Amino acid sequence: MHYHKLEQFPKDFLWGASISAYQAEGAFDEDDKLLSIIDKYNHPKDVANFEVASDFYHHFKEDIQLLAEMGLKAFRFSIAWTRIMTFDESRVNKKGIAFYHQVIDECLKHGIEPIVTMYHFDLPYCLEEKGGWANRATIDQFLDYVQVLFQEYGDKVNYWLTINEQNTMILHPGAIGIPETGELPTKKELFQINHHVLLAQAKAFKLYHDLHLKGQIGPAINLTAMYQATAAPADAIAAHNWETLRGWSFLDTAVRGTYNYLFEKYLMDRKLYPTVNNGDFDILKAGKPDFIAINYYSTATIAASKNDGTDQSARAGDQQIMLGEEGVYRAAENPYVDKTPYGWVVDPIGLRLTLRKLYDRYGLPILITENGYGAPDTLEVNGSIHDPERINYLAQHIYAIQEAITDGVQVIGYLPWSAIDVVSTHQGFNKRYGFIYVDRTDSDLKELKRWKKDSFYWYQKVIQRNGLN
Ligand code: BGP
Repeated sequence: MHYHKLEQFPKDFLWGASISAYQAEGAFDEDDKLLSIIDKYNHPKDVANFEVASDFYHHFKEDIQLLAEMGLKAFRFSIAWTRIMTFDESRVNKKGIAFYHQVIDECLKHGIEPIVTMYHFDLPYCLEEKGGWANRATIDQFLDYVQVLFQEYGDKVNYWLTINEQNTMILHPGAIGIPETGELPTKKELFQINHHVLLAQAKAFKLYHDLHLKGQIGPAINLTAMYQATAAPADAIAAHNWETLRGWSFLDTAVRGTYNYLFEKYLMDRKLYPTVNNGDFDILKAGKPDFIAINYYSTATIAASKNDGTDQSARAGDQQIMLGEEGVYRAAENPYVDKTPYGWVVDPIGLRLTLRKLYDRYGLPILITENGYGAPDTLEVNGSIHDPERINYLAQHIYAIQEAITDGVQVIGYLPWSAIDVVSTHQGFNKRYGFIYVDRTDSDLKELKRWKKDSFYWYQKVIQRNGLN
């Protein structure tokens, strides 16, 4: 639909940017931080690991100062569970707690709204040794941690995100590293893990509301609308299959406290249904989110399953992520969209569509917690970094958000990935997303000096104007 005039962004729109603890902080074993699965898992050898990352742990003041200069209204970061809990009689690590107080206070000092992710892929390794999320006891551990977060930071933080991309954890577990045994959990185990994470999340929602804290809490899913490859009805069913199994099945439980009907049938048919205890659905129903956060990068295009053993294929340029599922769907190419240098589909209209579908379904406010353009950048001798493709990508997506707002969708903020350059989940430091360049390479830490990219100055203007020109 074309409009005569687009609506303005709301006055209090949360223009921001995002990072996560393990991809930005470094200091992986400093100040008694425990190791997480990310620290212990195997990652590609030829790219940067997460030990130093962007060294945000030691640069956070300078970084937040730069974010303030860019004009950010909000900054999303995650708290590392492994810096907060000790899992011994001391219960909490005072240095870790103090660190995040400093980060939050630094944001508040600059008028930046801290948006906190409680869990961004980095399970404490000591819990993994006891079965990780497959062990129901991890739910209580999570709640203990969450309680500390609410107690410590509850009066300073207005936006909480429970679990980052639960669907990536479950559907593409290899994306965050490979366990030392070399073995990823089986599908059956993954859906048990999924059930436990959903329970932990619902309990966190409930606890937050029971405490009558002043802010809001929600899940953060990687969401994308699915296109059918052709007008063939079988393609339409396959696209619906995958849109449900990849996105709605996670959110339906988070919002409605039930398992999606198609998801249930899928699990039962394939003998993947998790063990559900008496009362689990009461727990799931008792916890409600106030808003939904989504990470959106690309749309996917879907063809009917052939169910002949060939439905699965590796994502272009990325052998660790398998697309397609036997008897469910096949990945197809979309001739109408561009791609990033890493082969990720660029589809701003797809964002408008995703926002509409999400709002249709739940009618809850939406916070976009990730979106961005991952590509190599070049630091010029004069200290400039020209990233016109990133600017173009972000501008198109901001325009699409404005169109969605004009459609009537309630979008409350936009927090592109990433505020500063961080280590890519499994593609190191060559693939950059930041507004701020961090001067290091995969193999050379250099001085980790910060430089402003062209996109920094461009985003600064967008925020000043409260939207595009
Ligand atoms: C999301 C993750 C982020 C981030 C981003 C970009 O799935 O939540 O942590 O890494 O993807 O992905 P990548 O680093 O693989 O390019």
